[in-house]
Amino acid sequence: MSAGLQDRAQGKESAAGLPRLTRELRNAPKAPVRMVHLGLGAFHRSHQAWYTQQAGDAAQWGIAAFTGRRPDAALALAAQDGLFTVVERADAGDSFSVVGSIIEAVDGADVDRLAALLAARATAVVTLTITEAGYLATADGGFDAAAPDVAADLAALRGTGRPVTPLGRLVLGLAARRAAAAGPLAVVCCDNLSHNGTVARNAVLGMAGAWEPALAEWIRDAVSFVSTSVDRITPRTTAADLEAVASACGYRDSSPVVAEPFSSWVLSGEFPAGRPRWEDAGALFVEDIEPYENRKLWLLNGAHSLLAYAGQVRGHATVAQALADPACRHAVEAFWDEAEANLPAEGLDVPAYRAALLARFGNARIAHHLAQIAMDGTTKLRMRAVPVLRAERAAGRTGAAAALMIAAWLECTAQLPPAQDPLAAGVEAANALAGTERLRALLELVDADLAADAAVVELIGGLTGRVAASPAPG
Ligand code: CS2
Repeated sequence: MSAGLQDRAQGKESAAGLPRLTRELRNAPKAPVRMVHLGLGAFHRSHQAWYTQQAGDAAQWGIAAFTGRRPDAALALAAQDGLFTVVERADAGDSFSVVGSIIEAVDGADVDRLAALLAARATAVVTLTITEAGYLATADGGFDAAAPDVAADLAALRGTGRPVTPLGRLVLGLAARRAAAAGPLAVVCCDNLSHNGTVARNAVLGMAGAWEPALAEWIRDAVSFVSTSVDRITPRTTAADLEAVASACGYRDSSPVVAEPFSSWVLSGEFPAGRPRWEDAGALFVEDIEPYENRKLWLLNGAHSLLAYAGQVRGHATVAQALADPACRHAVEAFWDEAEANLPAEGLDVPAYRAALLARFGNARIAHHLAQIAMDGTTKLRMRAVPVLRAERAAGRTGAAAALMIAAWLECTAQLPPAQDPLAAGVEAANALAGTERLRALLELVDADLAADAAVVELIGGLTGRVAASPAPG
């Protein structure tokens, strides 16, 4: 497609006469590449790239960001020298800033470039946003050697040298670093998983060990896996957003990102080869990340998933719309009560966090689509519903509000077109069954222990249909 046609397809006619956003246009300097990112998408741009730009030593820290399975985002960004606009969308209006910390935007399939960058001593940090499902993890966070993509990637590592999963590509890059004796570095997991540094470590060591045990040994010694809790609501960019940037900023940007004004990054772990001063942008470095991680995964992401499933069953499309429905709002508050009962009271200020979340979710100018959040349900429910349900039952309570999240998911899988899920085939097969058999088979995909617990199966079965049946909104 010609550039003009592409522009029109993306709804940028009115921006056609404007200059393209480039480094020259903005007179933006180029920092040396010292960070590599896997998973170049909107969230990386609104979060890690944005934090890096705000760091006091930003001039020392450029990023080479690689896409996942498709090259599109890299091609679009490379055409504007990695520059993009962050649109901070508050209730009161938009504000615009240009981020220039991405120096190279690369097609993820270009594993030669990835290997060369990881083999460079200057590279000190690898950040990851490869999705929850990208770690090929078992329900307990170990490496799932039986996952369908693993065999193909191992064959590629042994043969063509062209693995296709981000995990396989990272392992290939680390092998190049070891071969070059380029020294230690930090891998920083920025996906919404509990103990995400440990999950990343298990995944990398699992894949590397299955390929070449000596590489796994080297990784154990030389690579630090940093755990983080990341937060910034970043819905998908729309054609209208491109227009808004063009008319407010006077340039054409194919890759702006819209985000809420709020952002948070909590990190725990070592950076043996250094890191940007992200604390200048508000990042928090802590010894014990678990309370922060649980607060965010349960209260924010848990409520998101609850709204995604219950909200869609009740006919809503966005987070703000679902939250405005009293039945959904009530379900969220009840889930928060259960989650809060299992968070430490000290230091987290959960009441203020909950109040802030209501305001963040209620920001109707951010069209955060429930269908986007609903994806990868089997993996997300494991982090968002299961721990709260388990903790509540261990404390002698029912965990009914956490169970409702799972019940709403069950309803979605039956009523809505199939959502993307790493276990989509299993979801489809389970849905061919009926009654308790179906329920058990679906629960099994989320957590085998829950599926084996007759009382939990009965609880969830009893809740199925409850959200849809509550009085209609308004
Ligand atoms: C959302 C997250 O899509 C989802 O699963 O819950 O992307 C959420 O918006 C971010 O974690 C916010 O920081």
